Amino acid sequence: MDEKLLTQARDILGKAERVAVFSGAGLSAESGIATFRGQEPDALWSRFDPMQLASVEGFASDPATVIDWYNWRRGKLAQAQPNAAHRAMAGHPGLMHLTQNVDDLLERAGVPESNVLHLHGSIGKDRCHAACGIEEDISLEKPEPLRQCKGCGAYMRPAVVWFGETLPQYIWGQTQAVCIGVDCLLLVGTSASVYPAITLVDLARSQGCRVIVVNIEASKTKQTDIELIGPAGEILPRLLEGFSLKT
Ligand code: BV8
Ligand code: ZN
Repeated sequence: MDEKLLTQARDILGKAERVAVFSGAGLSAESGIATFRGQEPDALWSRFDPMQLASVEGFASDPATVIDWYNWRRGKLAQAQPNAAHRAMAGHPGLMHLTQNVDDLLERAGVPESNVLHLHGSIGKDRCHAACGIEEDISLEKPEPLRQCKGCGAYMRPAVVWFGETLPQYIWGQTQAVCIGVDCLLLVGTSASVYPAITLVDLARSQGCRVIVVNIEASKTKQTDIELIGPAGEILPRLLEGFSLKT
């Protein structure tokens, strides 16, 4: 890691009044959770495209395969532990988290639930695909196969936001409010390629917010203030050490 950049980033954090974290699949990578675009080869699923499986069309064309894929991911998550990046951020309970991730590793690391806004929903729940209102917690260890909603007979599916589905309005409103109010945004482990979530970074920047990237690769598009290149589990504990951050 570039020590000079780390010092500059810590300098920005030291001056910040309100800090939030916008995270993606790279935050959970060191917990063994596969990212979307850097899928580690897994014999069972490597021939499937996650972008296809995490979509309305994917579920319509082959609902059983989509449910099996989510149940495979749920099994991985059941065995996963929060990593050093989750734990470093949990040490700052004032931080607000806008996460694209559907896992609960931030909460398991000790981040208060009220401080985690899941832009793309949660893999720990199922909901009725016809949105009749039925929603059920599921067991990550023993999830159910494809089944029907007890309320209306439509299929039950993970309570996540698929490609082609809109984000829940109440979450979207809350995340926009956070982005208008912060003066430093940490962009952790995201390829910044999914809309409309990634427009939140532009919204924050348009309010004069500084943006610090933590990623194993340099970002392609976003104008950012500082890019700390390396694994989040290594960078975040050093970046956040000694601060008492609030939102
Ligand atoms: C919507 C939940 C409208 C499910 C997810 C063309 C242009 C613009 C937009 C579109 C377009 N075509 C289609 C769209 C819309 C589409 C979209 O954005 N497509 C993209 C691909 C172009 N968006 C939608 O469909 C959204 N809805 O637009 O609705 C609408 C309006 C009216 C009516 C109907 C609809 C809904 C999008 C939500 C999709 N759901 N997840 C699930 O998880 O199963 S998105 C999915 O991708 C995950 O949430 C994931 O988190 C997210 C983003 O990816 P990343 O998190 O960034 O992960 P990725 O693998 O890409 O990158 C990992 C990064 O980590 C990398 O940078 C890597 O370098 C880094 N990394 C790896 N290891 C580490 C690390 N960094 C640090 N440390 C490490 N150790
Ligand atoms: Zn129903």
